[in-house]
Amino acid sequence: MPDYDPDNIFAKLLRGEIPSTRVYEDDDTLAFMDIMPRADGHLLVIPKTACRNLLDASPEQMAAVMRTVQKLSHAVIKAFGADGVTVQQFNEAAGGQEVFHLHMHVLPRKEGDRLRPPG
Ligand code: DGP
Repeated sequence: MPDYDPDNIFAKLLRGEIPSTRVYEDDDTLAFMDIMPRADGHLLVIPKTACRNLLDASPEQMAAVMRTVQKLSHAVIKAFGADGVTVQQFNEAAGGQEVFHLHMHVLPRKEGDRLRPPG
């Protein structure tokens, strides 16, 4: 597996070098709005420390990210009146990953809706 690239988009976003709409932050994780939302309220949750993807993550990084995913899943259900939440995560190009800093998609869902296509 290739090394972590400290100049990937989400590393730059963490350092404040590119803008983002931040919605939650704690010592270990950051959540912000996805720039190409596939559902209203589509969020991304990332660890603040370097990590390429799930295959590269420590148990501590996974635990921190999943704690935030769970917290924000409850929050988006309240905020968007969602009926459920889809959580997605991609690993390496073959697995559909485009940005190589670990991230989880949190997608609020309404009964009978469809996710919009990427892009
Ligand atoms: P993937 O690695 O396949 O999970 O896709 C990356 C996701 O990141 C995709 O939903 C679009 C989003 N994204 C890409 N660039 C940016 C950016 O600069 N800012 C934000 N907020 N989201 C981005």
